[in-house]
Amino acid sequence: MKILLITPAADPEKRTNKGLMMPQLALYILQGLTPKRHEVEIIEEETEDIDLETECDLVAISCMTANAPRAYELCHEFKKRGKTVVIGGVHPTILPDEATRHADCVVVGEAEGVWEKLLFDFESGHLQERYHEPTPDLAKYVPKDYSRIIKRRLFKLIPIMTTRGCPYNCDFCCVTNVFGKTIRHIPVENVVRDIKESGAKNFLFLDDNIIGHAKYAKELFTAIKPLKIKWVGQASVTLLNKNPELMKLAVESGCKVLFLGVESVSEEQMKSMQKASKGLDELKQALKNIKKAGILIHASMVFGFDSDTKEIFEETLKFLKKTKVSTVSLNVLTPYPGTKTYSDLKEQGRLISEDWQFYDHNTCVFQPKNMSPEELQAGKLYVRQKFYKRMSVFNRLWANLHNPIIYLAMNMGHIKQTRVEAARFSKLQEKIFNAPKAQKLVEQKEEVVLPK
Ligand code: B12
Ligand code: SF4
Repeated sequence: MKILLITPAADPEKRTNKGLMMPQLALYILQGLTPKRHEVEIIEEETEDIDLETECDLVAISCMTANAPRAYELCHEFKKRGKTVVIGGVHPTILPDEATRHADCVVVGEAEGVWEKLLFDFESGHLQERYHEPTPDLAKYVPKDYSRIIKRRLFKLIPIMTTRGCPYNCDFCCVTNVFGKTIRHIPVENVVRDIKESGAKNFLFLDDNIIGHAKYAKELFTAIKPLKIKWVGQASVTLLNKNPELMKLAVESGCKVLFLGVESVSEEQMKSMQKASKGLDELKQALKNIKKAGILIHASMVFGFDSDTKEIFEETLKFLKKTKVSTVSLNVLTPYPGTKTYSDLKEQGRLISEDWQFYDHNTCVFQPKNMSPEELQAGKLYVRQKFYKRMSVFNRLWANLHNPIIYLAMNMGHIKQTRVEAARFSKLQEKIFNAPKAQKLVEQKEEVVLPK
């Protein structure tokens, strides 16, 4: 039979740059888990159109919260055309009852240990409404065909995930709900095999914290060092700073850029986050050490915590300029369903929209404590515009000379994105901040408003 594996765009009208968009690993895992007798076609809507008339037997859709409305729309379109639709991923895992209203079958949690059984059931006419494997075995090697990424993508960055699960369970994050509290590892030899079989040289480790388990990280870095690859990953600032030997090994194994969840420069907020460093001075020193080791830093900041006042924007800008990080993601606190942040804000009647398309780290969908949603959105844009001013990029270059080409390429991408964000700001004002719907939603505390 023929299976269509789809990841929808959050907004099919405004898609991401074709060559730059990160491929979605889940689809390649599903393809690898599919018995060879079936034909599989992958469609990533951010980079290509979906032909609703495509001949196929089964449609499988993967989605997060921001692209869930589009995923549901596709479910209905395919079902109208007589196709059976399976849905899985972060959002259906957290809200399976909602997903059941749109798809024929919902997979809760990971695909390993489920997908083959699901295909067998479908073929024999016994597809169930829901599948869930609570303890998936990650030891089995899943071969992945990355050739379409190598053919189509500009940077040919191959996604790899070595671990699942996170012990921290931060209030605003849903990773622990999806993958659990215990860190589970893919055997190092399977990661090495993935790298070798891909034939690529540039990799993106998707792990939430590549050094979360120091012993495993050491084993991994030692094993990939001889492969002479370049990689980008995410890590905890504090843990990395505490382990200079591991930091050195990371660099020797090809680490060029690290995404670091700094989240907030507010001392009050830092104290409340389990994974954060002890204070601003420790954080500054840690960033300095990481840069000194030869790693470019992409910091991730979040605005909108209850401790944030309007001063947070200038304070953050000052911090970013002082530490001279290479690039930064400036996010709005987003109350993803299933998180403590969501249930707290919902209980307090502070959600101004439950239209999932706006749950994207970029849009203020709640009433902040010390400012208006619009002020939060404007403040975030202000920091972005100042940080990515050409002069600011030039001033930071001297502190990032260990990798000037990557530094400039990353900054150019962000300068472009800043223009897109500025254009989006006025549209948001019309759509959610001043809309009467927003006020209505604040009043309807109990009822979840489903996306259209
Ligand atoms: C890499 C990544 C990205 C990449 C690539 C995204 C992509 N297309 O995969 C980029 C940078 C583009 C990205 C963008 C965004 N991301 Co992101 N991203 C991640 C990250 C770090 C890893 C995702 C991943 O590949 N994991 C590994 C794979 C194997 O896991 P998986 O996708 O969940 O798939 C497994 C199961 O869920 C299941 N499964 C998944 N789909 C399906 C489908 C079927 C049919 C079946 C059977 C099973 C199944 O099987 C898989 C294997 O077991 C996660 C954090 C995390 N730990 O997962 C955040 C994460 C998924 N992202 C998140 C967010 C918020 C975003 C953005 C909104 C942020 C932004 N403003 O840019 C956008 C949204 C993009 C969109 N299309 O809507 C949130 C999602 C929260 C939520 N409730 O939606 C996460 C959890 C981060 C976090 N800590 O909050 N992201
Ligand atoms: S934000 Fe990072 S550290 Fe916190 S729970 Fe999510 S993945 Fe873990």
